[in-house]
Amino acid sequence: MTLARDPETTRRDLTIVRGACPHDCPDTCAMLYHVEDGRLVDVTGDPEHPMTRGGLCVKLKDFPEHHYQADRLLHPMRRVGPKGAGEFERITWGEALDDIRARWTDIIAEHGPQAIMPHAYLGHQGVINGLTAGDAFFNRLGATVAEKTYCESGSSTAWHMTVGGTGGLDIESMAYAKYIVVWGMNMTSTNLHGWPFLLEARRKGAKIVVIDPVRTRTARQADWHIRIRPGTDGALAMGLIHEIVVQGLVDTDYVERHTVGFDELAERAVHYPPERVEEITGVPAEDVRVLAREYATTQPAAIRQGVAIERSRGGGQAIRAITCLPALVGAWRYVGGGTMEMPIWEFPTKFDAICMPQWIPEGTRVINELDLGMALTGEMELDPPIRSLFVYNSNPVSQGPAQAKTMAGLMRDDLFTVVSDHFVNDTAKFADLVLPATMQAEQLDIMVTWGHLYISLNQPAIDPPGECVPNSELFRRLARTMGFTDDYWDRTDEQMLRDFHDWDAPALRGITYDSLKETGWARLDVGLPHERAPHAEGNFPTPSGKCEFRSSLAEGGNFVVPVWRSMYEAMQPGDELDPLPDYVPPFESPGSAPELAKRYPLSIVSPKPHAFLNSQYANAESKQRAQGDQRVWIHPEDAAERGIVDGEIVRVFNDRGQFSGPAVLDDVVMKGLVMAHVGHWQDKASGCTVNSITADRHNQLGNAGVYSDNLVEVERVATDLTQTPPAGL
Ligand SMILES: Nc1nc2c(c(=O)[nH]1)N[C@H]1C(S)=C(S)[C@@H](COP(=O)(O)OP(=O)(O)OC[C@H]3O[C@@H](n4cnc5c(=O)[nH]c(N)nc54)[C@H](O)[C@@H]3O)O[C@H]1N2
Ligand SMILES: Nc1nc2c(c(=O)[nH]1)N[C@H]1C(S)=C(S)[C@@H](COP(=O)(O)OP(=O)(O)OC[C@H]3O[C@@H](n4cnc5c(=O)[nH]c(N)nc54)[C@H](O)[C@@H]3O)O[C@H]1N2
Ligand code: SF4
Ligand SMILES: [Mo]
Repeated sequence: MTLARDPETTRRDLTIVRGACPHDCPDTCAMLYHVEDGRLVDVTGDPEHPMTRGGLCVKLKDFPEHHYQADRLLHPMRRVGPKGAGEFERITWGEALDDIRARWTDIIAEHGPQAIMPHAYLGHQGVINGLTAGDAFFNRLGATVAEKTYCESGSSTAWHMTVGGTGGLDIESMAYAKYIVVWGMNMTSTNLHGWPFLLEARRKGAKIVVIDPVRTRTARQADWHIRIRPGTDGALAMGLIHEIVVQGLVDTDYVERHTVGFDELAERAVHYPPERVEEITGVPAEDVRVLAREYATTQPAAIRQGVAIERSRGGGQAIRAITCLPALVGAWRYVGGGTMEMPIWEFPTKFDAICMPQWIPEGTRVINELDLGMALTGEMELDPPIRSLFVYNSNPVSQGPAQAKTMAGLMRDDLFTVVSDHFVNDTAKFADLVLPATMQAEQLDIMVTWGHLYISLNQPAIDPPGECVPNSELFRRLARTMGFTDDYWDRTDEQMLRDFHDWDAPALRGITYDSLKETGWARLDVGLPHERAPHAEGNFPTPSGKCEFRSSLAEGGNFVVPVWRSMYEAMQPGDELDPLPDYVPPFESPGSAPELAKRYPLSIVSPKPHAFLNSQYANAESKQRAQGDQRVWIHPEDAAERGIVDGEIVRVFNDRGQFSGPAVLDDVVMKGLVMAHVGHWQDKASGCTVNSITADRHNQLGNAGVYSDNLVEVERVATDLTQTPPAGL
């Protein structure tokens, strides 16, 4: 079907409405909703969008079904069974809001508003329904501030310390690169629409290198797969810096004019000769030398950094070191050279107007969401304790660490838990109240993105089913319930979107809210892919205006730049920060924790599922079929040592918990490593899921999670563990 770029094309009874994918995914695809008689009959990718190119991924392939799925939450519900049983009765919105007012009024009277804690992440990525949707409400309430560092905060903090809030290398410009390093990212699963630009570069002669502990579907397509032990990327990056210096491959002119701290960086790198790097990372010394030489001498050289690098104690510091590399070799001089982390910083979203940080009462405490289990179980001493938890856009039982601890906390009788979601997922099962949320075809939002440079407007195509409401309306209702009369809550969704962007910003030149209604999406005015080289002449948005090998931001002590520059920036005074990048050993690895490794000798990574989006879609049969069971990949030699045969049920465990699943004996995982994907739902898996073994510790930079920094043991089990209660319950 051919489509003019007009807002709605009506042919026969079919109406096409322009939309955009709601998910926490770098591709942010432009979509076309096909509506017939008020029903969503198809959702396709916009063929004219330069990233989407007409295709959606396997997760969104049958997006209409998701909207009409039989188990979708359509009405508010109140718990009738024991906590965790997932037994509810239908109530009205009025009753739900009355319950919330009554419980919160009592809690506030007894303990103050900080006894209430919100919990949100990127279930939805829109400007008014996404990560920061409820911030203004909870700030106005005086609730505990939730620090949201599930993802990207380690990377973003490191990025800001090194190159500032730049969008960096455009994924589309990678088509012009001659050498491409995909570092800790399974692009063909997680950034599918970015991959064609790499293939285009390869057709013109570029080499693609993938650095990953696992031979993923992306690594299999690379020209060179470098296997690395998880959590050791910092040592490899420092080794590359060492080799670039030793082999005389530094672009001294670029370094002199556009960087600070070279001498100190070079001095630090002296400690990382290739032989030591091999010991730490498992990457052969000769490969370190070759990679350094090829990377430095094949320009333009591009690096695509994955979030996975941050998921260990030293992940942030590793990203600091990696982000130094393009300046060291002058890669930023060229179109297609440099590094890409997340271009979200180019979007002129007015986060202060959204979040209203001025409403946070002075002295309000901040609790990191990764610490939820500790906060709820009393392991973290809190005065006042958390007496109510309000969860939206997130599924902490599935996606947060320390699953058993979180579940034990949610079982507390004196905890009033409210969850707004599309389905009764692993977290909602523990709720006292569940509230129904709209899906993307039913709501209005602007989608900014962390994977390309197009802004898009998602327009509602169908009416919400039942009594579902967008998050924007949810917080309007809650504000009225709690008696807030600020103008903030009087705005319509459209007015919020108009108010929450700086339409006069250079990046939005030529783009208005009304033009987006027509076109659906537009490229930011930040240079075209074939000519964009934002740091050819330095111009880094750091305090010095240079690429800071030695970070001046470190001088202020610890701070956090979470995903989407928001009010939490710089809210974490604390430990001193190392101004130079370095390798920081994992909390848990055979090398850094040999005593622990005697009991738990295997490292584990828990990457993204191909057919789910984190935990979303994992309750859809078609996606379960595509993804398969919660399997445990193990190297054949590790399996043989444990008497494990292919396909049998194994138990993966450590002191924090356990989960089980069929073993897959395959050398796609390196020896000493196991892999299990995140996102499966407990009732579809075998009781607990992979985050039962994850530590509730923080990465040393940006307070990010440590999902790739855990030791476990694997053993055969005589019977399936389906009915085994999680440890700690
Ligand atoms: N299909 C699908 N796509 C998604 C998502 C999804 O759930 N499903 N989620 C979206 C989200 S929220 C995000 S943040 C992105 C993340 O996308 P990616 O950055 O690709 O993240 P992961 O899939 O977690 O891990 C990528 C690879 O990193 C490897 N890895 C793990 N630890 C380390 C390490 O310490 N060092 C190195 N070098 N590699 C390591 C893993 O083996 C894995 O192959 O994907 C987005 N896209
Ligand atoms: N072991 C391990 N754990 C991980 C990771 C890993 O790689 N390994 N990755 C981490 C990363 S990168 C991320 S980003 C997080 C993701 O963690 P989450 O953001 O918690 O993940 P999702 O499964 O996307 O869950 C979001 C929930 O929001 C709901 N939702 C979606 N849209 C809306 C809406 O409009 N309104 C409301 N009210 N609800 C909505 C969905 O139905 C879903 O239940 O997980 C982290 N956890
Ligand atoms: S999940 Fe990602 S790849 Fe799939 S349709 Fe949405 S934006 Fe595109
Ligand atoms: Mo993420």
